[in-house]
Amino acid sequence: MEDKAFCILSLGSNMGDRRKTIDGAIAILEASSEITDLKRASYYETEPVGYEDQAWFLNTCVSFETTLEPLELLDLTQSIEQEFHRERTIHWGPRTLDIDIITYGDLTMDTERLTIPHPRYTERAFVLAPMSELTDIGVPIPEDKAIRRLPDGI
Ligand code: A4P
Ligand code: MG
Repeated sequence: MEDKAFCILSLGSNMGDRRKTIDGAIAILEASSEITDLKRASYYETEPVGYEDQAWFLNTCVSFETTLEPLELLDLTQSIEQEFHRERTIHWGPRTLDIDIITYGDLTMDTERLTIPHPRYTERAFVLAPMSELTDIGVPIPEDKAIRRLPDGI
């Protein structure tokens, strides 16, 4: 029997056509034969965290089952970031697409390339609010930054 892991990814964009980019990224994930049962949360407009002199983000989360190993999943998410011409100029700054692996089953790991669970997600409403639509987050959603859930289907 193949081992599958239940994963949560966070997707964010604050440059260009944010919705088209994120929809395109999710379509690539869905097309992978190693990803099944993909579910997506609503979109949220979110105030920037970290580097604050930048446009608001569009954020969402997806959950799915995968047979990819953690580093294989990171290879896939980074190749999707490249496909959308992700620019890395300022740390925590504007980006066309950022995909973070939030959880991978109940795995914990801390290597140079990959830390799971994502180290900062429990402090971030822009991750926790969409994530709470998909799974039990087990922590309160912080209220220090503004977020606004967009109605579904627009
Ligand atoms: N990496 C390690 N662990 C992971 C993981 N669990 N998932 C490594 C993904 N990548 C992971 O990331 C740098 C390196 O982290 C990768 O090469 C990978 O090997 P990056 O995406 O290239 O750089 P970054 O995104 O600029 O830095 P970082 O630390 O990932 O930033 P965050 O934490 O992703 O924050 N505000 C709002 N409202 N919405 C946002 O989406 N995003 C950020 C980025 C800041 N503020 C934001 C938002
Ligand atoms: Mg990142």
